[in-house]
Amino acid sequence: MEEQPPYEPPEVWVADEENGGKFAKTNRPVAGPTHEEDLPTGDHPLQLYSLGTPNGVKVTIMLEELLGLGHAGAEYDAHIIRIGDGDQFGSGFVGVNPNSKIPAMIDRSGAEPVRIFESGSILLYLAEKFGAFIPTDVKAKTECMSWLFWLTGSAPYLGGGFGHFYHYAPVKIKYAVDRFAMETKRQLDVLDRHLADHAYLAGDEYSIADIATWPWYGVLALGRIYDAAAFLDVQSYHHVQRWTLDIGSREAVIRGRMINRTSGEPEEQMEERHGSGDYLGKTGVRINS
Ligand SMILES: N[C@@H](CCC(=O)N[C@@H](CS)C(=O)NCC(=O)O)C(=O)O
Repeated sequence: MEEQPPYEPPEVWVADEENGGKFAKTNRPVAGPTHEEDLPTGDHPLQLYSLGTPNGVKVTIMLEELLGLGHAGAEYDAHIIRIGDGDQFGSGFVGVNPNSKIPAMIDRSGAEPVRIFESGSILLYLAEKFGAFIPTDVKAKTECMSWLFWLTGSAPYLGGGFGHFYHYAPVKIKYAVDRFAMETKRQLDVLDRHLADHAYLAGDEYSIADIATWPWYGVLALGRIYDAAAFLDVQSYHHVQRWTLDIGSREAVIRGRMINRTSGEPEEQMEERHGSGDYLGKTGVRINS
């Protein structure tokens, strides 16, 4: 590759349409809708608009966990939002999430529909609505919230930082890869030290803190994102590995990972989910496979 001259930022930044890499088609410096498009609505109380990325999978795992506990009110339609095609900029989606990012949800079970955006907020909303996967004891609940907020602040360094510069960026920049590999390993070590003495993030109880964190750091520890298992030496985080395998073998996690998924084998993918019959013939992604 031809050597680039050092970059001198101009006085006022302007968007360079050539410079978006894999995301060039959808990256924009402004918010708001690009086109008029209503969202579809299914029959269930909860309408999810999402995609099978780590942020999307947090919510489908939670919904599957709730259904597994017998909460019929957690029945949901999962509609696919193809972010590569710009569906997140349709007027209907922007009405549910002004930030134009999946996942977004509408709860139609009450007198007025309630919109919820940000995956952490959706998890908390569902946990409180059904009184599940959130400790009741103040100390344990606060620990759960601390880890949930930790994940919300930390995952962008893993995804937008490490994943972007190591895996997606069209040019590999040593400074950027070093900076975010360092931070990602530090975060893995934070988790590893904590999980050395605790079964789950909030303590003894599996909670929304684990449900939020697993699709990022668990899947990273399995070597299933960014092709980075060797580079980050993920096997050396023994306690993260134990937690990853434990959570990854839960049926709700296997089901949740299939939904709105657009890659992998056909039996691992379910583009949309509208009822329990949709799982017939689907095995999902097994962690030992
Ligand atoms: N903080 C948000 C992040 C959501 C997010 O980054 N979603 C990505 C997919 S994982 C997205 O929709 N990207 C589309 C875009 O940036 O245009 C959350 O946790 O819900």
